[in-house]
Amino acid sequence: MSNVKTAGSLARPSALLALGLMLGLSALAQKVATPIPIGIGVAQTSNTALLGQEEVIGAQFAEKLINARGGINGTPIKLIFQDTGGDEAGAINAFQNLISKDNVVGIVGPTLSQQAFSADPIADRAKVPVLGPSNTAKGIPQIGEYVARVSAPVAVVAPNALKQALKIDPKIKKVAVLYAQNDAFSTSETGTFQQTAKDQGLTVSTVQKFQTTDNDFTTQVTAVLGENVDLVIISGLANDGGNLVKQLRQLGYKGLIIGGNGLNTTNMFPVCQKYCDGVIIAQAYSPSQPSAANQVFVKEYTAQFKKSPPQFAAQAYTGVQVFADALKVIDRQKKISEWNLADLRVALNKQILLGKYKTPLGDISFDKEGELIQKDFYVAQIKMKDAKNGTFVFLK
Ligand code: 1QQ
Repeated sequence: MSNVKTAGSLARPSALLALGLMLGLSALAQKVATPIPIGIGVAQTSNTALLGQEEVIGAQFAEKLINARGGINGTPIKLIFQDTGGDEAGAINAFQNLISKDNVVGIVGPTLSQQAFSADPIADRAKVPVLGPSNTAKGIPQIGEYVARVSAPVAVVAPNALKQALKIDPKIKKVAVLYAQNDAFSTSETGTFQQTAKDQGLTVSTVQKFQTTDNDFTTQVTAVLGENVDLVIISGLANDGGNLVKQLRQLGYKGLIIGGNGLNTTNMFPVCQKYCDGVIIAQAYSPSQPSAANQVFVKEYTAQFKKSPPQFAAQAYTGVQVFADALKVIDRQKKISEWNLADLRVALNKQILLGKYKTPLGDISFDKEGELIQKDFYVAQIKMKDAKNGTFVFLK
């Protein structure tokens, strides 16, 4: 009796174990789909879409141009989009869908560092390579072995804006700094800006905090105006940053303004309108980058949109290109269609870190942690023609 009972109670866990093994084996035996699916998990909705929209467009250009040139040695790629929205939960959900439902080989995304710190660990645990198209906060590649980025960190990009402002006005002495305290990128970037200001011998007269969800900046602007500063530096995102610029000007601030990477889009123009004029923003991309890859991208983009491509489009394009270039190398050793998905993801991550890439950002590669190695950086200044239309004019 007792023996039968023991056998019975063992039967269920062992059956579960067998089922689990079968499921596990079937996941391991999963082949890579044709066309080869690459995930794009960026913000297509919410205020963060002001930034993410340009990434969607850049990624689509890459897909089109890569496939026009034969894809992965004859096999096309296919981008699978999952909208992250603007928050962490949306990014986690999008990444989970891309990993487990869409069976992508890797992911370009998310839009914000704030989202990357939540969503990237999920891809990392699943051994799915991630390329951050616009994740510039300190610490992103260190999230895990499977996380790299094609977006240069704030520590490298942001100081250029401050140095350029000092060239425009060498008499700058007093600085006001404002940042969104609920955003990981903004807190990281303001750290770089504040340190650079001190290194350049400037006085940081006031540091003001806000939220990316704020619309009214009267308190912060009043504090800034009370300090009689020569320069204001803002680290926030496009909607809050745009409103802050506008309210600074409306309440009478006349000096130079530096905006960080979160203000780096013409999609901010409807927010700050004519008051966007003069804002200085450092760039990790220039349409004049002479690489052949960039000239093709600029030509195609300009033909469609009648303007030069913006940084976020170029970075997302680069993310897709890096995946494609790495896939081509692997495919020459063993056809992608013959790989198991799980094995390919691991091999792809290794190959990404090994390769050198000729991209719209110029020649790039990665260090062993997945940090981007890029040579050329720039600074642009916004020039508004009227309340609606303006451009980024490159200064350096
Ligand atoms: C980050 C950023 C964003 C402002 C880019 C969209 O650089 O979150 O890291």
